[in-house]
Amino acid sequence: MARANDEVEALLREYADLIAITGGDAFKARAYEKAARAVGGYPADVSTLDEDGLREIPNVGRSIADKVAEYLRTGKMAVVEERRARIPAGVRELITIPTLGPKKALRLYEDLHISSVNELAAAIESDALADLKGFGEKTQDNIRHGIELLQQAGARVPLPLALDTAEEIIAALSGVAGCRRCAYAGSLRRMRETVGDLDVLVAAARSGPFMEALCELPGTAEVIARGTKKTSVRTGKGLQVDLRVLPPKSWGAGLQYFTGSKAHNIRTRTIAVHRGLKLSEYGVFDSESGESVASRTEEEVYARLGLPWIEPTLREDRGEIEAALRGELPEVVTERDVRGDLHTHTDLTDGLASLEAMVEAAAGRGYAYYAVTDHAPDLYMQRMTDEKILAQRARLRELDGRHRRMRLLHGTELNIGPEGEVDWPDEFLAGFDLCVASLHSHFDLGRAAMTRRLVRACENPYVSVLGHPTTRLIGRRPGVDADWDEVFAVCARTGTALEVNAQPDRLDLCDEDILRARAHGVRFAVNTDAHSVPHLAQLRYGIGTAQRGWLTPDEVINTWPLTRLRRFLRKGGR
Ligand code: DGT
Ligand code: CA
Ligand code: CA
Ligand code: ZN
Repeated sequence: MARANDEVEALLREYADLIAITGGDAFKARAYEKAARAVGGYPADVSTLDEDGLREIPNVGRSIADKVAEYLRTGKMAVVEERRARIPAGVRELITIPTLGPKKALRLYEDLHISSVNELAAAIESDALADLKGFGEKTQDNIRHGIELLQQAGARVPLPLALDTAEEIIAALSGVAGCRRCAYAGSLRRMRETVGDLDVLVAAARSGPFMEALCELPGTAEVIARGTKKTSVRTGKGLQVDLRVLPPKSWGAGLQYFTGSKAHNIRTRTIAVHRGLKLSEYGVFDSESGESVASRTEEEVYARLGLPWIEPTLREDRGEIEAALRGELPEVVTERDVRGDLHTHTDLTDGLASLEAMVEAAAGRGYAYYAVTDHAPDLYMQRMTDEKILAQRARLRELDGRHRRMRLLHGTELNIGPEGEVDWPDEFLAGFDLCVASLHSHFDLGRAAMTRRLVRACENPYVSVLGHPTTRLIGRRPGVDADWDEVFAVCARTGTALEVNAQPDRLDLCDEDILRARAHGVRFAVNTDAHSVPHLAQLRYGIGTAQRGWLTPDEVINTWPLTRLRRFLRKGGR
C-alpha cells in the first residue's frame, strides 16, 4: 500500500483521538475514525487524487477531503496542530488503556495533570485518585487491569522495527564528537522475539551532546525524560528508547548489566556476592575496599566472576550459568555457519521475485546451495500444476550450471492435509531434491487428531523438513495444539528436520520449543521462507531464535556440507 495512505490514516486517527480526549463531539470523532480506516484500506494512492477523487473514498465527505488535500499540499493539518498544541502528547497515551474512556482520561489530565500511562500507574499506586469523583476502588481496579493488558500486549514491537530503529540511532550517535563506543543492549541484543523498549548505550566522557542528539533525531516524537545519565524518548512509531551514557571505563560492565536479562543479572550478582565482590553497571568492585576490579569489557567482567563470556542470546537464566561454570556452554550456530536456505519461493507461486532474481541474490550471499520450494497444488489459490513445477525444475537445472560455487536444489512446500496426507503421490515426490511440508489449513483439529496428522507427515519418506511447525503468528495466532513431545520424538526417529522459520512474525519453532525438541535429538533447518529478495536477509532473526534455543551447527542441517545434507534428505533410505 502507498505510504501516503498510511500517513493520512494515522493523522485522521490521531485527530479522532484528540477530539475524544478534549471532550469534543463523539459523533465527529467516530466519523474521523471511520474515514481513517477507509483511507488506510483504499487501493489508490491518495497523493495522486484531487479533491473530487478524495471524496469518492467511502466515509470521506467534503470537510474531511479538504483536510486531506491540505495535508497532501502542505504536509500539515491545521486542525490537528491546534488540538495537539492544547494537550501534551502523553495524554493521548491514556486513552490507549483499554478500560479508560476519553472522558475519564480528560478528567485525570485536567484535575491531576496526569499525562502518561506511567504517571497514571504511579498515581493509582500512591492512592492519588482517592478524592477524585467517579474513580472509586472498582474503577481504579479496572484501570490497573487495563494498564496491565496494555503493557503485556500492545507495547512490544517486532524485531525488525526495533533493529532498524536501533541501527539508525547508533549511526547518528556514533557521529557525535566524543563517542567512544555505541551499541544496543537489552532484549534486542538477546534477540527476544519482541522488544519492549530499546536500550542504547554510549561510552563517552560527557553525556550532554548525546542526550541532545537523541532528542533532536527526526524519528523522535516525544521526549519522555531527559537527564545526564539516562534519557528516554518515544519514536514516531511508538517505540520507547532509553539512552544511557557511561564513562568509557565502565563500558563492559554497563553492556553486561543493560543486556540482561534481569534473571541472568540476578544470578551474576549472586555469584559476585559469593566471591566477596559487588557487581553493578559501573563495574565489579571489591566489597571491602570498594576498589574496582573489572569494568572495561564484558569478557573481563565475566572472567572476574569465574565465568567465560556468555552469548547474549543465552542470557535468560535457562541453564547458561550452570553450563558456563561446568565449561559446557554450547558453541551456538551463527549466520556465517549457514551454507544455504532450504525454504524459499518465487513468483511461480506467491513470491514477488523471479527464479532468476532469487537465485542471483542467493549466490550473492555466498551460499553453497539453495533450495527453491514453491507451493504445491493443494493450496488452491497458488494454482500450481505438474507442468508448471516441472518446467521450473528444467529452468532451475539450467541455472544450476551457471553458478560455479552454488548448487541449486529443486524442492516444494507441500501442504499437510487433515489426515497427514500431502499433495502429490510418491512417484512424483521422488523427483524433488527436497520436500518441506507445512500446515496451511485445518488448524483446529484437536490435540489427538493434530498429533496423528503431524506424525503421519513426518513418516512420509519424502518429507525432509516440517515447515513452520506450530503455524503461530506472533501476537495474532497461537500455535496449533498437538502433543509436541510425541511429534518431536517422531521427527528424531524418522530423520525429519524441524524448521526454525526466520520470518519475524513467525519465528516458528520458538526458542522454548527448540529447547524441548533438541532434548529428543532432533535436527533443525533455519530457513527464511523468503517470498522476495530482501527476505533472504531475515535469516538473522532465525539464527537469533536458534541461538536462544541453544542450537549448535551440528544440529542445523543447512550448515552441513552438501553431501552430508543430501544423505539426510534421503531419510536413511529411499
Ligand atoms: P524489554 O525491554 O521488556 O524487551 O526487555 P529488556 O530485557 O530489554 O528489559 P529492560 O529494558 O527493562 O532493561 C534492560 C536491561 O537492564 C535488563 O535486561 C536487565 C537490566 N535491568 C533492568 N532493570 C533491572 C533490575 O531491576 N535488576 C537487574 N538486575 N537488572 C535490571
Ligand atoms: Ca529493553
Ligand atoms: Ca529499557
Ligand atoms: Zn513457505
